[in-house]
Amino acid sequence: MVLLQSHGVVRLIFALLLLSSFLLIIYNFRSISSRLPDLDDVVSGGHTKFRRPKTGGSLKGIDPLLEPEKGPSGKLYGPGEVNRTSATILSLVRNDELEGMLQSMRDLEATWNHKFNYPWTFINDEPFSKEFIERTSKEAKYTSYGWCSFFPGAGGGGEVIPKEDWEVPSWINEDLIQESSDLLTENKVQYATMRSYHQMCRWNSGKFYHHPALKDIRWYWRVEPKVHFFCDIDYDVFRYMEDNDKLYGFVINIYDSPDSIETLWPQTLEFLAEHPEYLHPNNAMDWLSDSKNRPEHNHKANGYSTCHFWSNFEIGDMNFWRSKPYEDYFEHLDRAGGFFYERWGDAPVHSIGLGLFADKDKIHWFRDIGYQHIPYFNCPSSPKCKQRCQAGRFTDGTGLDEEDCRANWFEMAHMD
Ligand SMILES: Nc1nc2c(ncn2[C@@H]2O[C@H](COP(=O)(O)OP(=O)(O)OP(=O)(O)O)[C@@H](O)[C@H]2O)c(=O)[nH]1
Ligand SMILES: *[C@@H]1O[C@H](CO)[C@@H](O)[C@H](O)[C@H]1NC(C)=O
Ligand SMILES: [Mg+2]
Repeated sequence: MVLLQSHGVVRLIFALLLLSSFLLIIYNFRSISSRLPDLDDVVSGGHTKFRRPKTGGSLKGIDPLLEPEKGPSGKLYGPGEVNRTSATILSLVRNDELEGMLQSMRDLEATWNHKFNYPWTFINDEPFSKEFIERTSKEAKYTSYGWCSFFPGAGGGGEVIPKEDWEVPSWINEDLIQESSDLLTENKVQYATMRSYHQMCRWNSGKFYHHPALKDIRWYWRVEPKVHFFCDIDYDVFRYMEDNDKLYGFVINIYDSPDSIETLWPQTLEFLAEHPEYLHPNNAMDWLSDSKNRPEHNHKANGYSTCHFWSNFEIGDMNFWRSKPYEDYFEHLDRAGGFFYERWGDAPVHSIGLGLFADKDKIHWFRDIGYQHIPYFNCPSSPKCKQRCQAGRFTDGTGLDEEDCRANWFEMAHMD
């Protein structure tokens, strides 16, 4: 009995010893590993070393936006140093968004366009009101006739959006739209039942660059109502794009709602199988098909990461959209019907088009353009921002950090 009891005590002491040494090992391991750099996470993004954040999400302490902003490399032209190139600031907008549009104009004129005087082009699916025309025209610093153009103007004059570019195409089945919109609503897809939103996404995806008002123009800077521009930009950004052989400029990279694009990637792969020759040798397929950072998104979207350039800001070459690979791609998507049966956005469509058919070195991150479209920001660390925005801040919404996929682009393509 005594023997048995002491045997029990020995066993207890032994077990305690074992447990404490185990805890000690874990403790040591953790404190060591927290001091060592995670070499696996240091990747080469473009020309700069980039350390991937632990869990996708916001870039936090490793954000390149926290480094002093120097602007892009290469020759930059200041005001008056060079003639304007073929370009316009472009906005598809509704009459009732006038106040928001004025605000966006004030910001862009104040930080950039009063130095370069690029014209504004406004496009609408119905005639602009006299008030819209008068008040926006006053916001452009350069006020010579035609500096703000309106399509169609008050009373319906001027070029209109061709009917077939805006209306729901004839091959789309009305009953099927109804059925699918129930499903989209169930899955909480934003704007699922708003017909005009689908039309707008389709137009921005594959039609805007054929609008008669833009036919002789190469470059556009897309501007939406209610956006902010925070930082002074002292060079001609269109000339930067042209002189440096770029195709597309963006500021923000986020994940899309996978429920809005379930068949977009399968349709894309179908198209690629028909046209393997369109795939650019220096494409961004890794970025498009990434599944390691947010696997459940990739899974729901059937192979597309859903990471995309947020297209409410775009500085782009319309000749890319007008090129055969992209035109054929859009045609394929349009026939497939997902602009109406799902809610394919122009952002993922543009992003996939670029990721597949463009040289990824021709896609430029405008890290120096301070920007906000609710709820996301791009804000660099620069005296040119005059503390109008907080450097490195990604969002002012709660729980939205995980929507950030800029790290994917930095890792798989570029930091410039
Ligand atoms: N003329 C016209 N413009 C539209 C229509 N729908 C959207 N737009 C414009 O298209 C752009 C995108 O529309 P938004 O409503 O801002 O879409 P969004 O950015 O996804 O949504 P928000 O987060 O609400 O801004 C904006 O410039 C709108 O002014 C429409 O039916 N007619
Ligand atoms: C701008 O264009 C005009 C007319 O084509 C030309 O005479 C002038 O030299 C150009 N200026 C610059 C700075 O390139
Ligand atoms: Mg918007």
